[in-house]
Amino acid sequence: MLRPDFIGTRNDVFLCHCEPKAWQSLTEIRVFQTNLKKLDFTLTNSYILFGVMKLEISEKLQSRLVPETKVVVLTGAGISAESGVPTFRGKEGLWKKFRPEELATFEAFMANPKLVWEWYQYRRKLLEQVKPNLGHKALVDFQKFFKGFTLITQNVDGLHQKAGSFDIVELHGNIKRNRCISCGKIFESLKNLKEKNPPLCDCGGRIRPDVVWFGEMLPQDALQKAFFVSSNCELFFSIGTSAVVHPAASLPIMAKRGGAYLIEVNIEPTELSFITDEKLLGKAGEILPEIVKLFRKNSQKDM
Ligand code: BJW
Ligand code: ZN
Repeated sequence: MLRPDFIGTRNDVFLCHCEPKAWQSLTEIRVFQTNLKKLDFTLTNSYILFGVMKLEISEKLQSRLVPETKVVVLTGAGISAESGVPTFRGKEGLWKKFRPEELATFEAFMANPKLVWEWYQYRRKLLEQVKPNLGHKALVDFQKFFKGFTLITQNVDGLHQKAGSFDIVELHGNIKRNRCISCGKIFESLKNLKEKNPPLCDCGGRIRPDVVWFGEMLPQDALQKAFFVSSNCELFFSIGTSAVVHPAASLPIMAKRGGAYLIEVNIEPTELSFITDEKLLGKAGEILPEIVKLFRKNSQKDM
């Protein structure tokens, strides 16, 4: 594998591990070009790297930070991580040793409704206690600044709405809502969060969370809009997503094919990293406010 394997970041310092051949690709990652040091090359025939991160935003990106640029943002679980919402994948991303692929399917729900319902009830309870973070808030400023702006999210947590974003394209539904599997009736919120088993609808059908599971179609209006804006934008930000779940993961690729400048904001490289024009490595809650500062500064210069 040619790509560096990140051990972690803390404050402004990062640690990563890579094979000598991957050394080259490290220089592509703009944020940590400063103070990069090789610490160890003895035990594993690979480098342990240590560096101090310094956010560098290129001229190319800066020149696009003007209100006329058509901007699309795609967010994933990583943007809510700093609010205390667990992500799906990665070290912290497991729930009771189950992978999302094992719980987030209709078959899993039918085979073990109590377990799947319990997972959603647990997450709903958690969401009652968390607040939007600086990353969510920065995207509210993006929406105010750019005249043509669309926020697409894979998240079901409603934190973008809580922060003040609007007209959000929700690709995977919303965890607050429920739906009857038989008659399709929507339940905007169910009162009893303590319920351990999925309740039944008046028609006798089982009630499930109104989210999109593996193997299920995404809401067609949301998906069509996401396809359209992604293919027609000039600047696309992929933020806090591992970019492995389709069709959401194909949106940045579509944007790039359509000629957009593609930026990734993530604490580590992803499947998408090799086609992005710029990788901003770090926490969304730290990087996005810096971008807001930049476009505010630029617009003051023009006045
Ligand atoms: C930070 C950070 C910080 C941490 N700052 N960053 C084409 C190719 C291959 C497969 C398929 C394909 N098309 C369809 C498929 C199958 C499948 C799929 O993609 N499988 C892959 C796993 C291989 N897709 C589907 O089934 C979809 N349906 C579909 O395509 O229908 C058409 C169809 C139907 C039938 C037959 C054929 C076609 C549906 C996908 C539904 C996904 N559902 C879930 C659950 C939603 C409900 C719930 O929340 O419970 O959606 S799964 C889960 O993954 C959830 C997420 O939205 C989604 C994406 O995860 P995300 O957001 O990227 O999170 P993580 O955890 O993976 O990553 C977090 C990232 O944040 C990491 O990179 C961190 O580094 C980073 N991070 N802290 C910035 N502070
Ligand atoms: Zn029903």
